[in-house]
Amino acid sequence: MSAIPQQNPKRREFYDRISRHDLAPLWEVLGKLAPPTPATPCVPALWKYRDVRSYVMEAGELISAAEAERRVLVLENPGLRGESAITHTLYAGLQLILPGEVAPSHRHTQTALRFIIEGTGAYTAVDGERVTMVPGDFVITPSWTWHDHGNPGSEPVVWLDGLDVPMVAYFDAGFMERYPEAMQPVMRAEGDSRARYGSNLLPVGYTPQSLTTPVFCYPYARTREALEQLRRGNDLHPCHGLKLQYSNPATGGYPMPTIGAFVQMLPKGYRGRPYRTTDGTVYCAVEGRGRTRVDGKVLEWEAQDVFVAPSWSKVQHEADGDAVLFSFSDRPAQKALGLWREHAPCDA
Ligand code: 1HN
Repeated sequence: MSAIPQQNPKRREFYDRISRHDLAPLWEVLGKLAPPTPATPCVPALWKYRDVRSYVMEAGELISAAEAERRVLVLENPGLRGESAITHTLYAGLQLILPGEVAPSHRHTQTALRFIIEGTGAYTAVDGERVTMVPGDFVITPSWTWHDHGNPGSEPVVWLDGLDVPMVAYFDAGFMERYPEAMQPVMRAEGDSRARYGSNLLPVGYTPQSLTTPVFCYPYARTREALEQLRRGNDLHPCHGLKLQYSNPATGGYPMPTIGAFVQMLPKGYRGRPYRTTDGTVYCAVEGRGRTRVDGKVLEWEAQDVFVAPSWSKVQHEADGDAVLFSFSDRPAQKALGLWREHAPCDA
């Protein structure tokens, strides 16, 4: 890439003159528009749950879920403050629902995932079916599905929300609608979608209607069992440890068209090799403790912490005891558009 051409009075005068016609010279910005490697203002960042939990709880005294509609503290990337974004394409937040509360029903074109961090007894309802969530469960709310949350239990419940909000905003394709009542009617028994689609079975003759999974809860108990079984094989990737991606059982693809989700076990003492990928990734530690070097910055994490690795940053994981990391990114969107790349020097 050649350097930006020199400015001179004649050129500057020309730029000023054409600017009045809403024209600008490409050669002044070409290097920035098409950099040799991804250039993002998004930076590596870590939110220690131990530090932020008290603010989440304080928000619970400040405003009700009903008034807030969603009582969430947004995790803003320090390089993207004010943009409600943890990466350029993804939004993340910590949502609190207190015993007895209901977060009212609505739907929007943005797709959401929940990853439960603390507490049991809350449910989310998606298109007429409730699912009660426990820590480590991964739950999705597909685009344009009615959803409300409730907590009939006795403990505060906190989860990590992940949405494609900035991506949808970029496409100017955001629509939202409120349900006339706080709670949508329950149309199916709890466990219905799991029985139909999440049991290595599908309704006979079933044809997927979209790229979104018909299973909307991936219980941690099953995920953990899979990781436990596989670790006995001791077949570790040099960069990822033992890493699996959540799948849409009807297509084999990602659970959502815009967001992919992953889980990985890093056994005690694991020291990963560096890895880069174009999908900036949000991680939530589920078990254990360790550290992740992101472009040389050391993020020391333990269970319940959230951290983010920007696009094309050099990521290297280490675990002290056995550790489990959940993560999500815009990988399916990048793959659909033919943009996704990875580089694992250890594979070469
Ligand atoms: C939303 O609907 C939820 O349903 C959470 O829990 C966070 C952030 C932006 C737009 C919609 C929810 C959201 C959101």
